[in-house]
Amino acid sequence: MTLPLTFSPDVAKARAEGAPIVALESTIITHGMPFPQNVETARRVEAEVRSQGAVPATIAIMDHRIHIGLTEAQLDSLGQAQGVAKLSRADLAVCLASGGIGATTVAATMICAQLAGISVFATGGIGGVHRGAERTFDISADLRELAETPVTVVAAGAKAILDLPKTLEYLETMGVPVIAFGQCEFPAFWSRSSGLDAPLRLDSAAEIAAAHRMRARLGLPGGQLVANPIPEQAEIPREEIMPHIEAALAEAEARGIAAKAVTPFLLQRIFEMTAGRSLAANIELVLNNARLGAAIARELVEQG
Ligand code: PSU
Ligand code: MN
Repeated sequence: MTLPLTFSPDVAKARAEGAPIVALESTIITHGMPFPQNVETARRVEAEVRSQGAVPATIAIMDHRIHIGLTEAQLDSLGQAQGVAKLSRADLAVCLASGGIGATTVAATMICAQLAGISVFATGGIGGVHRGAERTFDISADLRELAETPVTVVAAGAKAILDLPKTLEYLETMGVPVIAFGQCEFPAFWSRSSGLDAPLRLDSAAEIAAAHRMRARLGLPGGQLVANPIPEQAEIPREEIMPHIEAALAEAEARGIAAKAVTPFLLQRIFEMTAGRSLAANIELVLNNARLGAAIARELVEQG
């Protein structure tokens, strides 16, 4: 049985040449940002990966196939499509078997990247343990995936819409290395600071690549979470974003928003409440993560 993988011409060429490749997710396009900024950002992120000497592979599900790398036209139609399924580990096979259109979350993108032989994946933020998880049991499948699938994920930490201490505890329990890049503190997506120390710190792409390779050598399953702080000039300080986060959370609770709808709802409300500033910051941090992801992918190729 062959895998249902379709590579874009660019990605197929990169694979044949052993060139560095960076996987990119598609839920950020369909559920994380409004149109047209979603498509514009996806293009800019791909361009950023290319400018750093790697090949981008945006991943999505269409026509019973896992597409590794999208054409301009596919990216465009995905960014405007209505009712695209948000796919995590649980939904991937059903979507593929039924032929629907699906966007991959961090968890599903990791699975697809691994099937395609791609070791590095850059995104915005990961899912985590939600506040009130002791009542709702809402813990993102992204966390378990990090414990299981050997892909290094570059994200800007996790959003303060989540319970960050519980998210870090859960990752520790699952044996996931959480590596802050260039600072000791775990970054909180829009803000460089969370008030929490990250368990690990590395200061170069070379060290991150070496750690990735060492995990494989030791036979340890799972990946690494690289928490890359948003660039200073783009950050929204914690004091400023927190009231909006609290208001959005209260609204989600009052309206009974649950399950997969929680994260997209909160992102959209915070976007509205900050008059688009959260989106501008989000775009900058994704670009920043694409740069670091490309550097790690290059190092992995060089270190062989
Ligand atoms: N955080 C963001 N933007 C996003 C997401 C998270 O800032 O688009 C998406 C990612 O695809 C992530 C998913 O994997 O939300 C997590 O969803 P959930 O919390 O339902 O597991
Ligand atoms: Mn959830």
